[in-house]
Amino acid sequence: MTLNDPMSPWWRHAVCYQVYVRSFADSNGDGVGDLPGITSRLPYLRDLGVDSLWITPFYTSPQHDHGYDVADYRDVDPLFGSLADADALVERAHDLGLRLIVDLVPNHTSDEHVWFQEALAAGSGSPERDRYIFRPVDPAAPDEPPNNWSSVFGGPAWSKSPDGEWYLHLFDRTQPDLNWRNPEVGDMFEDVLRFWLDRWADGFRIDVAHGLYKEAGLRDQVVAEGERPSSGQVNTDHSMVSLELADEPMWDQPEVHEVYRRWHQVLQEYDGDRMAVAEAWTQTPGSMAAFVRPDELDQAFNFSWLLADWSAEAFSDVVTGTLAAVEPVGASPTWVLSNHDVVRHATRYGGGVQGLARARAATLTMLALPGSAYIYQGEELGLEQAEVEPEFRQDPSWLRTGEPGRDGCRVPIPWRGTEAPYGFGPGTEQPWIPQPATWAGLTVEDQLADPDSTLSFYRRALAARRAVAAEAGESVTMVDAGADVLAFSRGDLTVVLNCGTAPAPLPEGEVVIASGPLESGKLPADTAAWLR
Ligand code: TEU
Repeated sequence: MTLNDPMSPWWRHAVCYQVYVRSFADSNGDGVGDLPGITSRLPYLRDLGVDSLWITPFYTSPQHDHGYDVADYRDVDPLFGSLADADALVERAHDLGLRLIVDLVPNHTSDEHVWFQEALAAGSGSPERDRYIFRPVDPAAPDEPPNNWSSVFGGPAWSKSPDGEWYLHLFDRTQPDLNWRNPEVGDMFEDVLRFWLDRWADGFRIDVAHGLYKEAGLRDQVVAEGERPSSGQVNTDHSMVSLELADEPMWDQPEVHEVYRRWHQVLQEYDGDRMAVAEAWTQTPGSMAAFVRPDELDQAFNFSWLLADWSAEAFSDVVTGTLAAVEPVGASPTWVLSNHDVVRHATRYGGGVQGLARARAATLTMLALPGSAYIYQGEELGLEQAEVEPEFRQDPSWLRTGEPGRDGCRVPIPWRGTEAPYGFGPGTEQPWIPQPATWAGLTVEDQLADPDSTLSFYRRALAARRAVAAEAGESVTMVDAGADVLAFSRGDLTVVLNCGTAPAPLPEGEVVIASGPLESGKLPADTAAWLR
């Protein structure tokens, strides 16, 4: 693989592996994953067959939201290592032909960031406070926040500073939202982008990309009678809410696109096809496509499949809707089934044997589609959402609402052995969240030895994607294979996914790969196959 191909930027068809840094591999025995741990496992990712890694935030942070509360955007938290460790990681990754995507968090800082500390010290009406969204208390209603917005993590989106002014936080109270209407904020983030681009970043994942600007005036959210204000598309109990159109003065304001036009220019100045992918929970495919116009970001996560029910019709709508949305702006589509914020897809699809069969089938289907795919650490092992005992839960949404939260998809990876901590790191006794006893047999070591394991399946599927799907062009044609079967062709490849309950006939052709065993030449329920 070359690191520079001007005709076809690498990210347009890459498979990117998401590393949740705390939970991937521990190098120093403190129970928390770290950068040297990732470096030691890079050959595993090369052999898996991915093209790039996105590593969740490793900046200096008090870790109230596990790094999404950044205190210093230009340094590495000692919990995860040092800048030199980050440099060493990237050098090794590049040697192995893997690119590296940095997670940028521009919507908010940590309350321990020097700017927020200065804002608190400087007091009401100061230029330092204007970098955030402070509002005075109404003496007639001192306990009434400035508007009815709620935090994505539950509870009000406003807290009081020690001197009694309100400040806005769409996430935890330790994550004050920045005021992007203040030009200092944009200048600071341009410097941060350049800091990592100058060092080595191949790309950025933009956290809460749809959030930076709030509707000027900060009006109340209009809420239907009997409903409560909400800022999230994923419920705090981590079930999905549908992407029905809601009034969202806190998200997706037109001004945000100016930021991405500026960042586009910055990325253009660097060689090597540097890229940016937006995490934007937009309400329609069209509003997602706005983030990937030719002069803005390169990609946006497409959460529509992740939100869809298990049904051929729903999946078909996702495929056609996604392709139709990105086509007019010339962007490449993206596909994702799991990440560190949502219930793992094997569990969403019902768990157990059936959940795993469906998860493998959905993954195989996703990997056949044009564009790029994002996979989340542990899904290649078929891991399910883990039950985490309350005393180990750390997600701020759990602390704010008492709902289980996201810890169950963030449990450390089982590498080898028959009991916890499953080789999480040399000397690790107790990972930061305990791993379930049911993970014995699911370790990387065990699964590498078993050709039928989910890991062996992922390796075959990624190899097939390189060998077959990459050649198949970008055009997709939906094929009618009955109400329960999603079917499409891409070049000479035909892809079928059986969402029904009875085996379905397979189309003509030689089977390239299937997500599970076939049944007398038929495609069983909850199974997908590629044919040529
Ligand atoms: O998540 C952003 C996001 O928009 C959330 O609504 C997401 O749906 C939620 O976390 C699910 O409950 C990003 C990160 O991916 C997440 O881990 C961070 O906690 C959050 O931003 C704040 O930085």
